[in-house]
Amino acid sequence: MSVTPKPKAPDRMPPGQRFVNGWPVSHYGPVPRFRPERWSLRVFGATASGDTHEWTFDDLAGLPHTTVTADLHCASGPTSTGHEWYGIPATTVLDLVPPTSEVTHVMAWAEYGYSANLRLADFTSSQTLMATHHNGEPVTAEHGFPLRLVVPHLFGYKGPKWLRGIEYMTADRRGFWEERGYHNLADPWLQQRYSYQEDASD
Ligand SMILES: Nc1nc2c(c(=O)[nH]1)N[C@H]1C(S)=C(S)[C@@H](COP(=O)(O)O)O[C@H]1N2
Ligand SMILES: [Mo]
Repeated sequence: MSVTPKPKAPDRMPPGQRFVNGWPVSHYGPVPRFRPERWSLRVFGATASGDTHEWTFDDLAGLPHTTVTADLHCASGPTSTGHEWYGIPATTVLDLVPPTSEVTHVMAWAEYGYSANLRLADFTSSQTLMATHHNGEPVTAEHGFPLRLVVPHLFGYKGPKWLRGIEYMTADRRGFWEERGYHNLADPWLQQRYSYQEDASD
């Protein structure tokens, strides 16, 4: 009698990650207070027009929206699962505020100067979005209200909470954790955790 082996389920956990119940809060520094009258999302740097574009919080409601379900992998090990994000696809930013043809990277900026650099292709991935809602509710203050960048295919540090700006760059420049020993690219499936693991081209 022959037994057909069951196909192996694809691994859900990147190597070296551990599953955590619930959703831990993890970030550097304090949780900013949202002041709607002062808040804007700025798109600046190498825009095709040369101008800076700003959206108020109310403007965001008029932009296209999408839903993405994803796991969240923190580079220090914990993975929380089943996050349903709702918000504005990152590609919308490029569509509405075109970059020059020289743009290769973006810097995503948050309150208090937190930043994360992304290759343009990572930013324009169909899964990347600027989330206003999580599991049907507005994102909570400690998880990034009012707006949080979510880049599901990369480690959590590539997704600034309290997002305030997108800078178009014509060359790469390291962001906050990338300057502090974390990998420039941050693909959890490729174990791109620390900067000492980088190849010269990363
Ligand atoms: N503004 C800001 N965003 C941030 C961080 C931070 O320190 N500041 N930490 C990042 C890291 S390392 C991770 S793992 C996730 C954690 O998100 P969570 O607290 O919603 O789980 O937020 C990311 N976004
Ligand atoms: Mo993290």
